Amino acid sequence: MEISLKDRDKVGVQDAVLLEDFNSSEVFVNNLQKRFNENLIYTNIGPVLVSVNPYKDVGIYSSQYAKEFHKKHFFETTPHIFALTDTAYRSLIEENREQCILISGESGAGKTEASKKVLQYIAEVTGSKGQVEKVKNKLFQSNPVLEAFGNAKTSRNDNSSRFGKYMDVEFDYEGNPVGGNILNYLLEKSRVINQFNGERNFHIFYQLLAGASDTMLNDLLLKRNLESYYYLSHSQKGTCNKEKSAFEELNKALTIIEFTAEEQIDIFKIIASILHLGNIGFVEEEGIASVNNNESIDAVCKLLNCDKEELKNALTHKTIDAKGDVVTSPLDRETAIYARDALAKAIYDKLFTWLVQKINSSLQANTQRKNSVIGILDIYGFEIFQKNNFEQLCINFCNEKLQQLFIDLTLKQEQQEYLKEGIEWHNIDYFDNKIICDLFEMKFKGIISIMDEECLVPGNTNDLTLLKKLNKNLQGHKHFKGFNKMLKKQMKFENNEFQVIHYAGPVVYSVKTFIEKNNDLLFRDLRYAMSNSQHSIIKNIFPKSEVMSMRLPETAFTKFKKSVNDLMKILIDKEPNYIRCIKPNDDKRPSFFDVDIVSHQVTYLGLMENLRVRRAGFAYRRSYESFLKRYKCLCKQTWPHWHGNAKDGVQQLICSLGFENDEYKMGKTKIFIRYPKSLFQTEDAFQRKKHDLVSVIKATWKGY
Ligand code: AD9
Ligand code: MG
Repeated sequence: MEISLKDRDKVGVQDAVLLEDFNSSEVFVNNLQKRFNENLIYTNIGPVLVSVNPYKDVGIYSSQYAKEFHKKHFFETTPHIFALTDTAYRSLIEENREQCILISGESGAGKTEASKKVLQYIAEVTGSKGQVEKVKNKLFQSNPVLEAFGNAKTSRNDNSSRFGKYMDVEFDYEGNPVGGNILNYLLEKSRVINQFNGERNFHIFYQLLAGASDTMLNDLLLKRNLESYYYLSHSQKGTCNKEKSAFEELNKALTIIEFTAEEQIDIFKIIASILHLGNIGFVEEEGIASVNNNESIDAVCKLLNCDKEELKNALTHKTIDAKGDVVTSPLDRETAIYARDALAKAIYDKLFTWLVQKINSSLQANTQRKNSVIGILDIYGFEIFQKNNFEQLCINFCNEKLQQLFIDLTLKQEQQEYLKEGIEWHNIDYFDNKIICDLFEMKFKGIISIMDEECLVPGNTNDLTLLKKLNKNLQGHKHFKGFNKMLKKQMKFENNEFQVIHYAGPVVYSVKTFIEKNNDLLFRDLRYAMSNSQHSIIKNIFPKSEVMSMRLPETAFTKFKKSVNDLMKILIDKEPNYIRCIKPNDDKRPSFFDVDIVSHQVTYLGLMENLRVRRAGFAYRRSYESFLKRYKCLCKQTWPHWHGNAKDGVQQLICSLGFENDEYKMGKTKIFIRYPKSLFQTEDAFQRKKHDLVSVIKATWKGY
C-alpha cells in the first residue's frame, strides 16, 4: 500500500480507514471526490471496495493491467475490482473457502459493469484450453442474452437491468471454470405493456424489429416500424444501427449457448406474438367485451400455435370454480384489456425464466465432482423515488435482508480475524436492522402476511382496506407509520400512503395497485388456452398440471420473499466480498462529482456504519512479513537484513519507532495498528528515508 506524503492531500487516502475523522461523512465523501478527480475511481473501506462510476473509459481494465494484480497481496496493490476478485479467487483456490461477491448500488451506479469485470478477471487468470475456454465463452455470452431480454433504457440508465441476478461460477480443483448457474429475481414485467416517458420496453423488441431479415419479419407477420405496435408506441425511439448489431450479437450468443435453430425461431415467435397481442382491441356492448381486430388475434394464434376461438373466448370471459360450481361470465372492455395485458406480462416473464433455465443447462459442469464456487450478485439497490410502489417495497425488503447479511458477515468476519490472531474482541455497537426485517416477515402481523391475507381471503378487499389493516396491526411499531387524520398537517404523506423507516431512511409507499400486483392474477381461461398451445416453449412454460391445480397460487411478495430467503441461505455459507457502487451524478456525465448525490448514496449504502465498525477496533493490519519488508529501513537492527523471524523484527522496529503500548497489538501473523496517525508517521518517515537513500545512490553513481 502506498500512501506517499505529498499524494495524500491531492489524491486522498486509498483506504478510508486511514481517515483521521472517520465519523464525518463529509470527510469521507471529500476523500472520494479527491480520488475521483484524479480518475481513481476505487477506494477501500478495509476489504470493502467502493467504486464511483466514471462514465468514461479510465483505461484500467486491459489484460496487461489485470496481470499486475495476479497473486499480489490485497495490501500491496491499489484498490481495484481486479484486486478484490484476485483475493476472492485465491481464497477459493488456496484455502478452499467458497466466495461470493456482492455488488450493490443504485440504478446506473455500475453494478452490471462491475460484474462483467469480475468475470473478465477470472477469465484472464485461468486456463484457456478446450473445455475451459468453452465454458468461459458461454459464461460471457450469457450476458448479451440476458441483457437483450432483461435490460431496457430507463431515465437513469440506458442499459438498466430490470431483474436481479445471482451467478455462480464453478471451479475445478485446478482453479479453472467448469460451469455456472444463474438465479434470476423479480423481472419488471410491467415494462412489457407500459413505459414511463422517455423510457423504453426491453431491448429485444427493438433488436428484433431492426435486426431481423425481411423474410424473418415476414414469417413473424411483423412490420419494421415501432409505431405499428401499441406496446412500443409510447416508448422512446431507438437507434437502428446499434439495435441491428446487437441483434447479430444476440444470435451468435444464443448459438454459443447451444440454443437450437428451432428454439431461436420459437423465441422470436413469442416476442412477435406479444407485439401482436398488444394490438388486440376490444369493443363493448351492454357491458360485454368482444375482440374487434381479427388480424392481430390471427397472428398471435398462428405464431403460438393455439386455437383462435379458445383464445378469443379466454380474452373475453372469466371462469370461476367455486367449490365445484363452474361459472363462466363475460368480461367488460376494461377487464378484457387487463386480461390481455396480464397475458402479455405472464408470457414474457415465463419466457425469461425459461431462457435462464436453458442457459443453466448449457452451463452445467459435466462432472459429478463437487466444484467450488464464486457467486456474483448483481441486484437492485435501495430505491427511494418520489413515488414508491409495490416494486420498491419488494426491492427495499430485499435490501434490508442484504443489510442483515452484511452486518452478520462483516461483524462475524471481523470477530473471527481477532480470534484467529489471538486478540481480545470487544463487542461493537451497531444498528441491527432485524427489527425491520421482522416488520416485513412476522407471521400474521408482518406486512407480507397482512398483504397475503387481504389478497387471498375472499371478500370485498381493495388497496384501501389493506392500508387500514396495515395501520391497525402495525400502529406503534417503531419502523412503521400509517396516515393519521389527527396529525394530517404534520404528515408528509397522503391518506393512501404509509411509511417504513428503513435502515437507510424513511420511505413513503403508495398502496395503489398493491392488491393487483400482489395477486398477480392471470385468469384461468388464459392459462388453459396457453397450456393447449402446440408451441414448444409455450406449452412448456404453461404446464397443464399447474392449470389443473386447485391450490391457491402464492402471491407475488410471498414468492419473492421465499426466493430472497433462499438466496440468503446460499450466501451465508460463503465468504463475502463487497463492492459498493456509487454514481457521481444523475446525468450520466463523465468527470462530474455531485457531492449531494454521492452523500445520499453513502448514507443508504451504510458506508459510514461500515467504516465505524471497521475503526471500532484497529484501523489497520498487515502481515509481519510485508510490514517488515516496507519499513525495515527505519531501524538499525532490521536494516538492511533481519535474520530472525518477521514478528520479532516488527517488534524491534516498533520499539525503535517509539509506538506506545496502546497504539498497536501483535497478533499471530499480523500487526494491528489502532490509529492511522501512527501509521502515517511511519509511512512519512519511510518516504523521507527512501528519498535520502535515493539521493545517496544518485550521488554515489555520479562519483563513478
Ligand atoms: V441498473 O441498476 O442495472 O439500472 P447498474 O447495473 O448499476 O444499473 P451499469 O453497470 O449498467 O449500472 O452502468 C451504467 C453505465 O455506466 C454503463 O453503461 C457505463 O456506460 C457506465 N459505467 C459503469 N461502470 C463503469 C466503469 N467502471 N467504467 C466506465 C462505467 N464506465
Ligand atoms: Mg445493471
